[in-house]
Amino acid sequence: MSVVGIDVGFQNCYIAVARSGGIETIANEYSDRCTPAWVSLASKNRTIGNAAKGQIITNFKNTVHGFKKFHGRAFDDPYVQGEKPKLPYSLHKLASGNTGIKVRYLDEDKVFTIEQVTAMLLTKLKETSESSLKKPVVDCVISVPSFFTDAERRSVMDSTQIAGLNCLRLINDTTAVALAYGIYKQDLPTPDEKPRNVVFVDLGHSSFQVSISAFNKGKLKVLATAFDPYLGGRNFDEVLVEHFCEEFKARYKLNVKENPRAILRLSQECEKLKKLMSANCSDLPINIECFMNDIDVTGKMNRVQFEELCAPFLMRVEAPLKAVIEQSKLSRDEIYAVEVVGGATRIPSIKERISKFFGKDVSTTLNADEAVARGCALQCAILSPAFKVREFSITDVVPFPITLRWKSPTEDGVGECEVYSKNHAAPFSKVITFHKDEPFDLEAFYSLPQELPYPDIRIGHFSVQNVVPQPDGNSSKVKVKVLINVHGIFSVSSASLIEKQKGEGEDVQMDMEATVQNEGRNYNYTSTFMSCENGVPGEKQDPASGALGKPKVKVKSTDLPILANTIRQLDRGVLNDFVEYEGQMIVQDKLEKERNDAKNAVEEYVYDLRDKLCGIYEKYTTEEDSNRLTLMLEDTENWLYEEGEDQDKQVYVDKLEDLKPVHDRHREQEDRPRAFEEMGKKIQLYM
Ligand code: ATP
Ligand code: K
Ligand code: MG
Repeated sequence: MSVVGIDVGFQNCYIAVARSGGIETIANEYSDRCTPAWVSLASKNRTIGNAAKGQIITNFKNTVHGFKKFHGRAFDDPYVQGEKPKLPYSLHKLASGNTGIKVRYLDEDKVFTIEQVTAMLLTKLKETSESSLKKPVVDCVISVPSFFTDAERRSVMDSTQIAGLNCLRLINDTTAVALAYGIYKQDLPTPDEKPRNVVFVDLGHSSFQVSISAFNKGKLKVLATAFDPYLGGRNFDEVLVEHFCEEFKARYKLNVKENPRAILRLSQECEKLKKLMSANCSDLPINIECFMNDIDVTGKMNRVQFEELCAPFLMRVEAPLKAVIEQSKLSRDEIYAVEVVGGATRIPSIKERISKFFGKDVSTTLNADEAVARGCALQCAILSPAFKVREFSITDVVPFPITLRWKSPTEDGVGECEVYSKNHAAPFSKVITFHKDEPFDLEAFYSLPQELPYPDIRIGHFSVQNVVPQPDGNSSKVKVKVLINVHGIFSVSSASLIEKQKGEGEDVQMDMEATVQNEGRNYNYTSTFMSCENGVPGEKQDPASGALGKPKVKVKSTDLPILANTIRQLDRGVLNDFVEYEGQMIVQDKLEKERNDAKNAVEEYVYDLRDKLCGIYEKYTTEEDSNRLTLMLEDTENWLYEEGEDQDKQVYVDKLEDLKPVHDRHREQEDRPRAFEEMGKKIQLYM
């Protein structure tokens, strides 16, 4: 069983695995521990990661990146619409209203859902893990931004399924970092001591996340999270791009914005410049050769200028810091440390602002790029029965309050109840009691639209079915369980009809099963009870005291089916088709790779033999043979560039077979050079 943690970043993905020696971040086939979140589609195959990024200039219309935040988003979502003009590839409105991506693949116009595109990336990351661990990888833990809503999380979960992964937990980025920080700390306060409060800051390419966690020995409790979902390193790149577009327009009369390739190249150079400025205050150059219309362009920038240009974005750093500390109800001197991760926290001005706000130096004890993936792998190891890890419990929070609404016989016709308040502990299940005599619907939604980085407050619609009155005609007690699961996803997970047995007492109290089966694994959930009798939310009860205090009354409990209809959910049938299609694309990529390998083998053979003809074989080959072979190699090489350019694998295999005898005979000679030397004569080749 595999223990793998994956940080799927907007720009950069990292994988960490558990081995007997501990947690280790692994490198891909380019010896790079970072795999770019890029997918490139072409007429014969897909390339994913580093190789895809290499396609950006030549195949920009079909090279997809920056798609992470299209998960769970409607095409009409303002964020999606805002991104559209900036992307070199096309977005497409799906029949469901969701965001799709339109590309040429296998010489056809294809629309992929965002779940499919992320699945392609996950397939690559899965393969990288498999070749490192040398065994199949299925179980994993994947990180998501703490501000991801249900629709976004469900969408990511669908991607994992398409890629054939079993995601044991979607963990929030900053929670993964907190775990990576806490689990090795030997000096955490004991459970009865005051906890150690640590702030975690993650500024990535697309978003800014902050959280405060309270640590005691063996556990961490997230107290609060805050974020600016639209602030990240990319904003600083965009400022630079904008600046140089104007400068190049004035100086070189170039209309850069009309040329997508030029914009892409400029973005890459601006990002490099931005990174250099983190280490350097002085003027730094930007040079791009043959930028547009064969013109070479140059420019320069220094850190002071950069900070001036970026001031509007730099100013946005403070608000989430303020929000998180306010919500935690801690004072700044109760903060033990401020740990920063994420590539963009390397910008000096960002660090300064964070440090100024908290009145202490920021700590960079964690690996800024790999901490999230490491935390994911640690969580995976904790959940894996195959691995022994120090016990460490994690309590996360609900980022946005959630309300349930239903039809009710009260005056205004609706009943409402906030089932999860902001920063409520998660995962968590609750049991709510209703009095009903017929099936009823529950509408779940986010109660504070202004807090949501997202225009759609709906979560889903849950119909509790088969509700009937009691035999005496009175309404029945219906216990409904709501749940925020380990992935941070809300659901109405079960319902039961409670029938009092004849002659029993009035009061009903159930023992709650606080353990929920989730994909065959047990997770412990804390549970509470609340009652919403006749649509009026009642007091929350402590389940333990309730269950213990009174003698148990015999009741009959019947499970009720629930029909769930969640927002932007992929149809399950469609999802299965995607699973199958991903499998076909994997096969296609494999075949294409084999075909290319076969072609390369012919090419290599040509170069190899040519080298040897003027080297090691020279003295064993007659001039006549040598000429004939040279001609044959030339023919083969020409063939490779012409009709042999694009052939089936078998054609290359056959070609190589045709050539091979020559090589083999020479190889024999290579093995017996001394014998030949003794014979003192050149070997005749008969072909
Ligand atoms: P997200 O967390 O938003 O999904 P991500 O995880 O892909 O994105 P990171 O890998 O944490 O993002 O950070 C990438 C960002 O950090 C990019 O904008 C990159 O340019 C920036 N960055 C990396 N190194 C430096 C540096 N030395 N100075 C400034 N910025 C840097
Ligand atoms: K990352
Ligand atoms: Mg990140």
